[in-house]
Amino acid sequence: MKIDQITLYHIRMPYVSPFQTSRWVETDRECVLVRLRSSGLTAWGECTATQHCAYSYETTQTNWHILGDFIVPIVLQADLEDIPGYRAAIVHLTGHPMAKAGMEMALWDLFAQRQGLSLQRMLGGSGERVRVGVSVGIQPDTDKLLEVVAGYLSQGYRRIKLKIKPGRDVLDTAAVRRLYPDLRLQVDGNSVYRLEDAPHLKALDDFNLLLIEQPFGEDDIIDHAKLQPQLKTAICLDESITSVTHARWALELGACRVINIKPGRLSGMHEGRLVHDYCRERGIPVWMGGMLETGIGRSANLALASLPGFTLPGDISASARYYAEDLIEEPFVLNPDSTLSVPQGPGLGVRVRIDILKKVTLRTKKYRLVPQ
Ligand code: OSB
Ligand code: MG
Repeated sequence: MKIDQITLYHIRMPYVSPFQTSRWVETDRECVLVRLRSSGLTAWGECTATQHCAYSYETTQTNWHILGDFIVPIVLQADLEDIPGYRAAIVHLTGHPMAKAGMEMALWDLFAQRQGLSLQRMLGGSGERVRVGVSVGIQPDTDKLLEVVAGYLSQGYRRIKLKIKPGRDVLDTAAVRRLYPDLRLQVDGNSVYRLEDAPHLKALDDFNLLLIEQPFGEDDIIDHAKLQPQLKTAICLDESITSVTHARWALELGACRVINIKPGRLSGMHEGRLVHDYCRERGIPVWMGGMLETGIGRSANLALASLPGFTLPGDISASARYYAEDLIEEPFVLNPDSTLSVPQGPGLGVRVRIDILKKVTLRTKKYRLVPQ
């Protein structure tokens, strides 16, 4: 299938409130979108990297560079028929999973549309709804945290994730747990702790958490393997798992008992599905992470999260949790059972609001195949 035109958009959309993690704060979603045109179809992808190299080394700027200078020329030259074909065409490009995943998402959208299938069907998912929760950033103080959590619970979210950091971990978690003894609750350290913190992290065992996400560094599967046997609570790795091979290493070493799947971190939904399949065969629960995506990326996450091994609620919240105006025609709305509905139309199943896209675009670049 020849791609006639590829457009990159560099966009910036303000969040409804700043998102503070243990190591950085985000106030806007600044990312690269990919639009493909082929045989009368239009397809979209979203790269997850933001303006800062904080969650990982990739940034909006590196996504723009790697896509524009390497991936786009390959895709325009190639006559791609499927996702494995795309992966083979870029296999020599080292690193930059989020840039690769942004193009892969657009190709999934394109191929699914061509076959008249929803992305969910194309990926092998099923069901109309996916269970979701909300990821709560670090708040100025514990009282404010309790207010924010109460707000999300009143909106219907039935699973809460707290971002934690040293000094804002055990007491914050205890305060939320005291008020909500039965709430599905989990925490995320975003790589800020070290093995010396193990005795302190053990205190989190008292709160009946679903899991403790990524306490140690992204390159640190070994120390996670030393921590897990010291805890009753399951460790879940996020940043550390960038391929199905990393998932195997982590599980073989006993570094975690749960894995978080983010297609961006894993270079695309294809690898995300491989991690899902690998974990499912071994009875390891997985769940869908989030990177505060616009409605484009979130619809892809919902489709993938409808695979059967996603047994824990995902970080996939309603549009209003992130943006005053999402990029899509029908914003995602939380169902009363703390689920989101999986789009059923062809491809991603969402329509991009061009009026909003225009408002949030900082720059665009169009690429076509130049005949040799
Ligand atoms: O570690 O899971 C994370 C957002 C940006 C970067 C990293 C993370 C997150 C979240 C937000 O926790 C999840 C969401 O999209 O709602
Ligand atoms: Mg995380």
